[in-house]
Amino acid sequence: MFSKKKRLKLMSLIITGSLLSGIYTTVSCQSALADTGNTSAQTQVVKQDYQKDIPALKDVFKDYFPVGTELNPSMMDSSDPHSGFIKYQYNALVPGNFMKPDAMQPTEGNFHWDDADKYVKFGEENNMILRGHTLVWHSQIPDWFFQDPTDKAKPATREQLRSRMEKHIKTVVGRYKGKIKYWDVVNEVISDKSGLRGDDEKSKWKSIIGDIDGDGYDDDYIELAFKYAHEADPDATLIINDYGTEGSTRKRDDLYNLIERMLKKGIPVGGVGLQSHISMYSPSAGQIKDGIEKFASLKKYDPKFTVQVTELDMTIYSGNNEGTKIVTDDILAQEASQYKAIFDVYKEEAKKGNLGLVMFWGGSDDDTWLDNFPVKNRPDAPLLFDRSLHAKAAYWALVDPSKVNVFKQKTSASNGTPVIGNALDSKWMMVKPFEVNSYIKGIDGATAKVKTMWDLKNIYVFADVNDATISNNDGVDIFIDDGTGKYVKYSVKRNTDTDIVKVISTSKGYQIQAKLPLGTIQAKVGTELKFDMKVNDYDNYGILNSSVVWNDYASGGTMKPENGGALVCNPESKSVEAKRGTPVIDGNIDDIWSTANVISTDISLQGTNAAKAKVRTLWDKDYIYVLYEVTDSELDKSSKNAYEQDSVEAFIDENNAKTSAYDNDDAQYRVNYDNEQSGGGSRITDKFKSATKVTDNGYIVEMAIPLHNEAVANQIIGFDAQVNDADGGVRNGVNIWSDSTGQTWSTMSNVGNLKLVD
Ligand SMILES: [Ca+2]
Ligand SMILES: [Ca+2]
Ligand SMILES: [Ca+2]
Ligand SMILES: [Ca+2]
Repeated sequence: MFSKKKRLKLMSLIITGSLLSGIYTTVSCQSALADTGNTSAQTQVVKQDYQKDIPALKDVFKDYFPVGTELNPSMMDSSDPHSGFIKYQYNALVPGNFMKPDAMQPTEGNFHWDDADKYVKFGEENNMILRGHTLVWHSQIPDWFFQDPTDKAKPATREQLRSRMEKHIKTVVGRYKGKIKYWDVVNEVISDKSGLRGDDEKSKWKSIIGDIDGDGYDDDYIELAFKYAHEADPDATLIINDYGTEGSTRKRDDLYNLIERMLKKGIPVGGVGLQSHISMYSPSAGQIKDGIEKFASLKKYDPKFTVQVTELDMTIYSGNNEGTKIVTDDILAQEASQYKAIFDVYKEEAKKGNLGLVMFWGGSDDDTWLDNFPVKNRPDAPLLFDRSLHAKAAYWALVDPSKVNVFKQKTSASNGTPVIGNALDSKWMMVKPFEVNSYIKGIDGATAKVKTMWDLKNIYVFADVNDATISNNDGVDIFIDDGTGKYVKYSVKRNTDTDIVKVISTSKGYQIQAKLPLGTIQAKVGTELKFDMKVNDYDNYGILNSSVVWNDYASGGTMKPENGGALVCNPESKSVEAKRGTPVIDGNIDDIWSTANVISTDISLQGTNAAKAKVRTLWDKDYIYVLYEVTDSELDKSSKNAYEQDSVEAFIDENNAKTSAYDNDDAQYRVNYDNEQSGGGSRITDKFKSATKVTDNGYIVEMAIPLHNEAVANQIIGFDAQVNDADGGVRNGVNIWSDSTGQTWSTMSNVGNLKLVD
């Protein structure tokens, strides 16, 4: 069909930000590589014989949603073990590559139907729900679409491209009218930077078709695509599909706004597809829930509007710079924990009517594009079944958790002694939360966001519990190491009120502050304590509705210490006070800077004796101001990668939620010594200001970082400052103020804290 080389070329990386790896691995699902004959070390042929004596996913989730998989044509042949396996486990299908535009119409007017016909026949014979993927895309589409038919050097006209799109959509959708239930009408139309994808991100659709109806928005090609598909099959549900939109990202908001505008205009958008190429590190289940609920709110425009998970896989890697991992039991257990927490969210949202379908991008680990993306020949293990089609821990975590060896999560407690009282101690504002949301009973009850602190003799727990039903039995059980490997259990009820436990009612539930004595243990930095939590939600009649745990989802609520996680005693998180003040951004150090506190990028992430900066901060209601005085003996910006040039970076987490993946208020701003700007996340590029000046021993950068919401005194904002040191076209050094893990390019979890004071 296609050469492997061509497919790899199509898998362009989305590069936004960087730290050590230099590449932000928001993955875009552009190619399933299962049929390319990959033969890297961990992908050698193994005997594939699927298990016929285990529950089928389609049955396990039958009360919630259909469960489907991507497949390629050979997997439908009865001689291929995948054929029986897929029929046994799944009840929905989506084609990998064989219905993309370059497969369906490689040259103009010349449609290839064999594989698609085979697919539809296979689906019908086996009573499976069929998705069509995909009609309009910027990738895996032949060049002729965008060329003048008489002179290939010239672009097609608006009318030529529009008419070709109409013919392609109507021909393909029309042929399978009444047979393919869901169509990905457009795929990946949202930019990785802002707004709609355009020429700079390899999509010619927007610039050629433009704003035909003159309403000021140039998304007309998308609107027309939906109209044409609807005309071809009015009963099909028409989906807009994209990646990086699960969670609470800026891209999620851009997609939401586009769909909302189209629904208000009467465009027949039937639902959204969240591709869900995620990792076992992020986003969190709570972020995914937030994303699904945001899109489900579009039902206010059309009660039938549906949300689908369309291309789920979960890489075991955290970024591009990680080398090949051996897939250990520990990795499989961690993946299982994350799948469990996320499927709990899917089930809850399905029960609420907010999620209609869950599709995996590959039925088993031998069929994953992630073996070659974003790093070539780096085997991955992102699915529920292994390369021999056997169930992994992740499968059992969803089907029968008692069969799983539970992964031992670690959570960090910050050093500090918060006051337990009627008002919440501001120290809590600087601590990273974790989620307690893995169900052991029920599926739609109370969950909690929890923070922990420690001092010599105590552990402090803050739990923000979402519990809409009020019962005196509602409460939180906290399990802490007694020093001998057993647990001490503390039970805090919704109405508890003592010197060491306060409970405050909130609009969504209640908040607990608890001081828990450690007994004979004396904590110090590095101490690890066995730890777990359980949140019990009783209904208004006092009947237990649900229980969620932090770690031990396998013991049915008995909370075994051997299945517990660990609380790690960390130093106090970094913080500095920023004074109110408005400097002029001109590269000169105004007098007002002399009042500002000075911090330094003292943590080395790469290199020795690399460039460092003295950093000062100020704020007013609209901006955070940052001044860097960088010492760097050789200035270099010859690399084509902005992060590999002599430059400084600021990381801003406006609501200081310290989430595992960037939220829509999180941004990275980078400025090189020549005042060239770049960055990632939710930057407000039109209001960002910077100035630079080269000095005798380095350079100065001044930044004015615009805020999404007005700042107020005593607010605490997540913040970090970094210096990249380049020499001779490569980056040789990175120094930073707070995050010693080197992960700021993808998470705000470990940034420091900026306290805004008068
Ligand atoms: Ca328009
Ligand atoms: Ca309750
Ligand atoms: Ca944030
Ligand atoms: Ca340098």
